[in-house]
Amino acid sequence: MEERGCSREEVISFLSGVRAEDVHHDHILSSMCTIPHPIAIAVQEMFCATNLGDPGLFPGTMKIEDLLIKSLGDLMHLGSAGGYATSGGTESNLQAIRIAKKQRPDAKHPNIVVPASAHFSFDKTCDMLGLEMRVAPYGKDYMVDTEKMAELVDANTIAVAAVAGTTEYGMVDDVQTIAKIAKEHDCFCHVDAAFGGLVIPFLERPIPFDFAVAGVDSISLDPHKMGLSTIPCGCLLLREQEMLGCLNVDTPYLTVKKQCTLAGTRPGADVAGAYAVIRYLGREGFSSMVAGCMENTRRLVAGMEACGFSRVVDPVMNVAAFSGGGCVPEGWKVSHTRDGHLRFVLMPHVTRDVVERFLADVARG
Ligand code: 0PR
Repeated sequence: MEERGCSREEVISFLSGVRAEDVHHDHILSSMCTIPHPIAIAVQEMFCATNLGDPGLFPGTMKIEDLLIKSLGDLMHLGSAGGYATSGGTESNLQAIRIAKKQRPDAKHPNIVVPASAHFSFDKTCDMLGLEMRVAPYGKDYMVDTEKMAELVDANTIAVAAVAGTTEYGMVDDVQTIAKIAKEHDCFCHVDAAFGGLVIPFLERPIPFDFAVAGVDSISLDPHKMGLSTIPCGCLLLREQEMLGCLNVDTPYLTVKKQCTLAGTRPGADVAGAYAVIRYLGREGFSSMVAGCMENTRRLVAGMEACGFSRVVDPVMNVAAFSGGGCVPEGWKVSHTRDGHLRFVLMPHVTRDVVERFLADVARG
């Protein structure tokens, strides 16, 4: 730190120079985050000094968190769902599995069973909680093989997870069968819908994955992905609000006496932003946004196949993966799956115009 500060202009000019080194969103084809909705950006400033970690000081902001959870619970077909706003899918997955572990103090060598598609946040979770992670292999179309999954479950399994909107291929596991497996073994069922939670309900043909499926205990769902909120905003939703109580620790000097969240100090700004987007767009707005992303996904698939690439699966959501073909033109940010497939995420910032410019570059070779 320098002894004396400098002018506002100097600071801003330095920061904008550095910010210009970041990749511009119109060349990012690999991200599950996007440019926040203008209403979320406006609200971010309004709520920038709020801290949900001390809700007694910010009862208004806390009310907004409750409204966000209520809106998302409704969307997940359970208006009475509980939960709280997390920092994203990683925290939601970790907290869900913590809850599952607390339910099973009897398990001597506890394990969880996850699909091969599971996000690496489950590796972190198992490392932190001292759990064995059993990975069920893929079956058809990069969805988990539920028969093999059932074979991995035993008396020490504390939770079984499904992914609704896989990170690499955008596929949706057979949540109904997975929830049944969990129920048969009397263990917790968590659905990681960090990405898919704000896509699947708005597809032309929605796929069952939420609390409407009997046996689903918890859902991760991130407004900072397809919810157009500012980062970091995830949500952990629970069928039984009371289940959160098992994570409580005493917080003697705060305005509330107990806390179940992982973070202490928690931003309210992104939470208010997420709620603002939901109120502003409504189901109609989300449906038309998702329809646009799906149309662009179909256009990308057709264009790539015309250039010699082959789709790995028929996209269910706005994620597309390809094999074969040539190289990706310079300047575009794409990613690769663990199996080496070229992977695209067609977020709202990947407009039709961006897709056409990318395809023109691919065709030029
Ligand atoms: N669950 C699923 C299904 C996910 O796809 C992700 C993240 C998580 C959990 C973890 O969420 P947080 O990162 O919010 O904790 N999926 C993206 C991925 O790993 C995250 C991401 C987003 C990565 C934008 C890069 C990027 O540019 O691809």
